[in-house]
Amino acid sequence: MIIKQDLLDFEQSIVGLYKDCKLPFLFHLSGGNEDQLIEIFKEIKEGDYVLSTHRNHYHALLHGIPADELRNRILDGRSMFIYDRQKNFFTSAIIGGTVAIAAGIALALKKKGSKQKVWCFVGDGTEDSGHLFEAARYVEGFDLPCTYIIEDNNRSVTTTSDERWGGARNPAWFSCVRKYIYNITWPHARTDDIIDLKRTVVKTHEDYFPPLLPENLPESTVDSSLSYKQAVIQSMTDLGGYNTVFIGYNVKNGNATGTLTGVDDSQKIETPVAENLMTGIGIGMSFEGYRPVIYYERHDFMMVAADAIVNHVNHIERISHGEYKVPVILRSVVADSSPFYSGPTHSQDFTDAFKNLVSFPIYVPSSGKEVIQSYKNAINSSRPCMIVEKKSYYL
Ligand SMILES: Cc1ncc(C[n+]2csc(CCOP(=O)(O)OP(=O)(O)O)c2C)c(N)n1
Repeated sequence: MIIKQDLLDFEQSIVGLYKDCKLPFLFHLSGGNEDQLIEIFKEIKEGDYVLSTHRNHYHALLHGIPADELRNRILDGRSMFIYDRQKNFFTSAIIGGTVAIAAGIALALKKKGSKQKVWCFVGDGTEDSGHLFEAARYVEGFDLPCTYIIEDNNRSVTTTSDERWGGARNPAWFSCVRKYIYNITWPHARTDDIIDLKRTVVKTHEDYFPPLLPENLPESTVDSSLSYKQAVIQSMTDLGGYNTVFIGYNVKNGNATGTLTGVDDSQKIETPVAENLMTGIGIGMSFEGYRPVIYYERHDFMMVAADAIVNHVNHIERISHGEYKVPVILRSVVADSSPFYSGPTHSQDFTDAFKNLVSFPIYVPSSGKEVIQSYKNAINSSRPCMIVEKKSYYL
């Protein structure tokens, strides 16, 4: 069992390494919240998910990651990127980055009838963000096994809540959101010690986070004379035979413009109009063995999910050193044609922009045969991909 002194000693050992010039990295020490966390972790069981932040050392220790292992990972430049698949420990150093993922894991656990729970720790910086509101509202509405815990130290880096929000420090929250208040004992990042940078050894980005090896997908020849839209319908029907969930708005009510007619309704998850949330839900469900197909009815709307796609879907496998995989299929439509003119913000094609932003495959099929091939590749892969369907090909 971890006691308060263990936590304090651990962070002191990290300070020692820093002063010894062994940590030329960004890291954030925990401190001042030992008693509160020890109390909260009495409720957290082995097997429960713990989602944490850039300031994760205490959470990791209390969730069972051995101190030596944690220290080694910190020495390897991974203080902000602590993951443990076996212990269901996950982090994001992007403020607000975990909250939708937590909702997705909780939805999957509930669907499976699991007794496990999700505990998502966030700073009061995340309380600043609308992402927490949409995720907590979803968790509350569907009574999902997820608790958000705001660790309020009245600081975002050095800025107090009053400076950020005027007098609105404590907005009303749903019952799945708890908050405790504490006073920090360390500066926001590192310590105030000046170290001799000439003594530090800095490795490359690739050394710290080796790029993923290319994936070899099985060769398959597709022979299809289906029209573009018929091929999409066929692909969706085929995907439905796997452990797929179709996530988005208008997937049940409207069948994603008639393309999900061959899929069982129980596999369709109708979501709020909250693209970041629905993408996070997909990420979270993928951790629990589902194959999410996330449907964005126009490319324009996908931009609202840029954080979930570019910072999370794209990086999770690499920054977790392969511990977490994200086999989500981002199914997007470019509304480049329509019987009704819908204007510049409803018909954009961001394919080239995304090709510059992410390293997972982006397929842009232009025939029925290519549609079938693209979705075959998607389901055969253990990685994410984006498939861009063009409305003009539907006609
Ligand atoms: C989306 C995003 N914006 C800004 C940052 C830079 N940043 C890192 S930590 C931090 C402050 C976070 O404050 P809080 O969530 O209260 O956590 P604390 O550091 O106080 O534990 C900021 C703004 C970030 N990591 N992600």
